[in-house]
Amino acid sequence: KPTGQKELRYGPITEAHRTDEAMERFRNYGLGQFIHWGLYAIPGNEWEGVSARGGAAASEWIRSWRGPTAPKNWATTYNNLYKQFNPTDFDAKRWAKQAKAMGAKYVIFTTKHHDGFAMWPSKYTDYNISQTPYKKDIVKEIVDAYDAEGIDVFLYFSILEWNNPNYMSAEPKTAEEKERFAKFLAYTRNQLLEQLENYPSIKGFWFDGTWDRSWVQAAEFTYNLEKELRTKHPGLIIGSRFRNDEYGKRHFDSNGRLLGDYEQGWERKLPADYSWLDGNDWDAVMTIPPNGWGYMKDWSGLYCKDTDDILDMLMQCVSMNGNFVLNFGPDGLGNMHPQEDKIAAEIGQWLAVNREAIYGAKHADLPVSKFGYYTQKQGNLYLTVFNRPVNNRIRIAIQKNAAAVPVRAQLLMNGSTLPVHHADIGLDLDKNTYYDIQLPAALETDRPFVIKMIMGVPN
Ligand code: JFZ
Repeated sequence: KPTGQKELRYGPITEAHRTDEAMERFRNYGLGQFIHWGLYAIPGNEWEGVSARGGAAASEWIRSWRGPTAPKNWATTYNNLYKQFNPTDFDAKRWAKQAKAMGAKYVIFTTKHHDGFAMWPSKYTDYNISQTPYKKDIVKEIVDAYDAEGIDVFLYFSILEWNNPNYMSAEPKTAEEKERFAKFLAYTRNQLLEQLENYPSIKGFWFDGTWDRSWVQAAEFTYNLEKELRTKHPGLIIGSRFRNDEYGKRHFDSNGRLLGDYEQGWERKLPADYSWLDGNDWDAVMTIPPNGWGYMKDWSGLYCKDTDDILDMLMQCVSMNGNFVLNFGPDGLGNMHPQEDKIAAEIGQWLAVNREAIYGAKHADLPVSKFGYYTQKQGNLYLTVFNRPVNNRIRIAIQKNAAAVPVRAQLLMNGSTLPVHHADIGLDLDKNTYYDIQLPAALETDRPFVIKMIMGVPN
């Protein structure tokens, strides 16, 4: 124990940089799909045609919206939505094919959000999919369909439940509260073991709703549960949102060590600088509308990200060794929002051409470029250009003592070769030297594009 470090009983269980096959796969995903689907898809962020925008934190939180058209008996009304849940257009295979065509390598699916409704026929609660007119196991349909497309499945699981009498957010104090919360913990364990039993092909859990004091004080239980899940399911990947140490430190323990296999705090925000990540694995999850994970009927009047915005974020993440996960919020019938369909198709078209700069590509240790994002793989350096200079000259700064420099360049969009010139312009002479790549003035594209540089010894 280094000096100044606390002795911890409930610190990390896995090593900081797992090198097993499952974790190596995770590291190379690049792009993922998030799906928020549950009862909240039915109201679609509105009651009686009035949007909850600005009221509820997000569409999947509409149960807690108290706006003018919200039902008086809001909890009962919301809870009873399950009686109407009948997504007759749902076809898991269609979603999985769409995700595949988009280029997603993993999917995170909401098996149970904060409302506590289980999208699988859980033995441990009646509040589950088998009680709906739809009846069938949606989690199984998702797992099977995505497995068939070779897309790894992660299950989103909210610990906190709004609709469970045994759940409480405060620390259980009285004997009665302690007994109830112990039941809740046992129930949580049962559901998670049930999921591992039912869906043995899953690669990991994406936990949420773990911030309440009741869960935070249960550090011994959560530590043992994480161990048990990992023992039952070797290779299982769990992010840093699951549990905390005995001092209540979440994501990172009291000694600053990551709790879990990857940093899971990048939610609708991205790290500005690679150094912030401290070499940890991570993913970033992102909505297309400003803040709405579940279905929102009405996107008007909101800035919704377009394909260029998404590609920019994707490349920012991959250039810093992170996965980018784009959220979809299907409607109550099982259809994606038309804008989601459009963006998925456009991302797919772009990735079909530029894939080698993304999958398996890593951070390149070069000065940040004002033209776009660097990635590197197998001796090649890639620059995804978002900002094209007026003189069409892409200047690459390379450390002065670098063993490899750009010797040839090519455009992934059409395979054409680009001239490379050494330009020792004399700036930061001690640190960097420069290589210029000249773009054809006639290059026509309305998307970012990738320059692939073959690296070799400087001549
Ligand atoms: C949570 C949920 O409440 C939300 O509905 C959605 O499922 C999202 C993916 O996760 O929201 C969070 C959780 C954590 C942070 C912010 C929003 N955070 O750490 O900043």
